[in-house]
Amino acid sequence: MLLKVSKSSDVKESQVTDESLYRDRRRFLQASASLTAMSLAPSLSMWPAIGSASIDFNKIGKSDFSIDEETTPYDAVTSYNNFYELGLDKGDPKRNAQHLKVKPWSVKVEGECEKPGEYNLEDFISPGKVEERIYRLRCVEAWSMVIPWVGVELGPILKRFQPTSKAKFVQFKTILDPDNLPGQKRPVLEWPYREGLRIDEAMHPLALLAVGLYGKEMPNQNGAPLRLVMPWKYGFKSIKSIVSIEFTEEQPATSWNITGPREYGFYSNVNPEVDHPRWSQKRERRIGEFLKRETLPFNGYADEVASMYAGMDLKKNF
Ligand SMILES: Nc1nc2c(c(=O)[nH]1)N[C@H]1C(S)=C(S)[C@@H](COP(=O)(O)O)O[C@H]1N2
Ligand SMILES: [Mo]
Repeated sequence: MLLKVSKSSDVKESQVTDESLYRDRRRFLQASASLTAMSLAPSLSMWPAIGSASIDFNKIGKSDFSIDEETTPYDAVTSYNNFYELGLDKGDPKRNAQHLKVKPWSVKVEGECEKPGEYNLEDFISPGKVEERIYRLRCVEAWSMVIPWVGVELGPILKRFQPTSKAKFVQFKTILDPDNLPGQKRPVLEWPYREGLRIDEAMHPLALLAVGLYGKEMPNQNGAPLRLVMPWKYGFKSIKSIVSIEFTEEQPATSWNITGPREYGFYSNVNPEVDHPRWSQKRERRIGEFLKRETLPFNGYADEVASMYAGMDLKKNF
């Protein structure tokens, strides 16, 4: 079943959302009326239209998952980026940001689930509880940042689509738009950019779908309007500008693994014990600092996530 995508925000939500999701959302809204974070949101119709993901950036809850570390300045977070669709140099994504067209935006949900369909961004995201989460981001290139993301937990969003018992993995894809995205004119990576998670990783409470940072809408260069943030994995797992989510039975292919299988595995957990073939992963440079820091296993999130990999050889499954 493929649901119709509305191009304008004035279509009634019941027309674009499957009925049970609609009811779920009503129930969610009623339930959340008592929650501080959401209580000030009077009705969906008062939320901003497509592109701002139905999120009132004045009413964002705080998360217990936030780390207590100094955040990387906004200017650095938004001008030192990896987003190969917008160019290979760190400054290219900001310079080319206008080439990413984010309005309107929809997300296709497909594969092993009971409720596949194509959803408006706002229908897709609005049942989630919007939070600020301050997470470390550790790039495989051995630098890191601390970023106050704004987003919703991934697991509850995915559950609405009722993954079947065959759904062992989830694949994500970035927008494919070679006419506009300068980086996609050349085959530097397997386009569209794709990434994957095991289903338990996707359902982990730390997995975040981010729609903004520093209390504001997501800048294009950081993956507007919707990106993944997996804080215990190397940054490249945190796929930007997502247009497709597919539940699969088999482990999905990932762009970096296709491009360099010796250098980039499926799991990509931050692991100081597993060097990249061309450089050490033991230490990292926090952007804005001079001296390097020790890299922590699972990027400092071992207490929360290590049990998911119990019994696995993490040198083989890098
Ligand atoms: N679609 C897409 N997603 C992507 C990338 C990319 O090139 N394309 N780069 C990844 C890498 S290598 C990193 S380190 C992070 C960087 O996120 P940031 O620019 O918001 O810090 O995005 C990841 N997500
Ligand atoms: Mo990265």
